[in-house]
Amino acid sequence: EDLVQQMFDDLYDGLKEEIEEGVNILLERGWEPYRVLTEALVGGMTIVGRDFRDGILFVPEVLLAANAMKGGMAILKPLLADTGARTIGKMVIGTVKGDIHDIGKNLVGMMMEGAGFEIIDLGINNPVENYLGALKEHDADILGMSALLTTTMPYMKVVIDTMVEQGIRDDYVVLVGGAPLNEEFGKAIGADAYCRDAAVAVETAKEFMA
Ligand code: B1M
Repeated sequence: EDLVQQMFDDLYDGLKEEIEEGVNILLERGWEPYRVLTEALVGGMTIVGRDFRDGILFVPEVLLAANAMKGGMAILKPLLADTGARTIGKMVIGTVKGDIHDIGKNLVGMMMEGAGFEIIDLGINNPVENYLGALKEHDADILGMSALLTTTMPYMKVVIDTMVEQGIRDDYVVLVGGAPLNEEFGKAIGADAYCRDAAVAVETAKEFMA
């Protein structure tokens, strides 16, 4: 679709209003919110990520792209969340200490809410105390951790090890995700599951709550 191609360009250029307009047009054309999210927004961010990696784009440009993406996500959020599903579980989610990437985490939170989970979003840069405090305070079922950097993903193990030390590891389902992770890493650090994307996170969480 031409519009999606245009949105890839607009996201690349960090044009928030244009992205918001594009999202609205796709919705008017009858696209499912989830399709708009994955094909137009996540698809566009993949291109940004590639050129960021290759040194063609730099942090300021990527920040603008992220800001534009968030504008589009804000429109989709109520649509994804509006399923009227009853609460099937409570999840604390946050990006780990040292890491400020939050788009993927936000997306997981949105999709989980849409599926009927209650989400306690701790934001970015979370030390272990934040996670453990929130799990207890909210009597949560699931801990979700996100990391986008190879340098911050080991911190997930610090959190899980601390839970083991305190004897509370088995009180919660621990799900982890983020671009540099994989199944093997999830197993190695003692998580219950690695979730490749938001849809998998929802499915996995549902299975554990069943
Ligand atoms: Co950053 N960055 N970044 N960045 N950035 C990456 C991650 C990188 C891969 C880019 C690259 O070089 N190719 C690279 C990491 C390399 C590495 O570690 N090996 C990188 C780097 C190096 C950095 C800086 C160090 C750059 C610098 O300063 N020199 C710096 C680090 C800052 C810090 O955190 N301390 C930095 C900064 C930034 C910005 C601030 C500019 C911006 C973030 C804005 C924001 O989030 N508000 C940014 C962005 C946008 C990216 C890329 C381009 C896109 C990330 C993204 O939002 N993807 C990224 C490139 C890439 O990932 N290929 C990159 C879209 C999102 C929907 O996908 O987050 O993977 P993702 O989430 C998915 C799944 O992973 C999964 O579900 C989500 C939805 O499907 N998932 C979970 C994620 N979390 C989950 C949790 C769960 C379950 C599933 O819990 C249950």
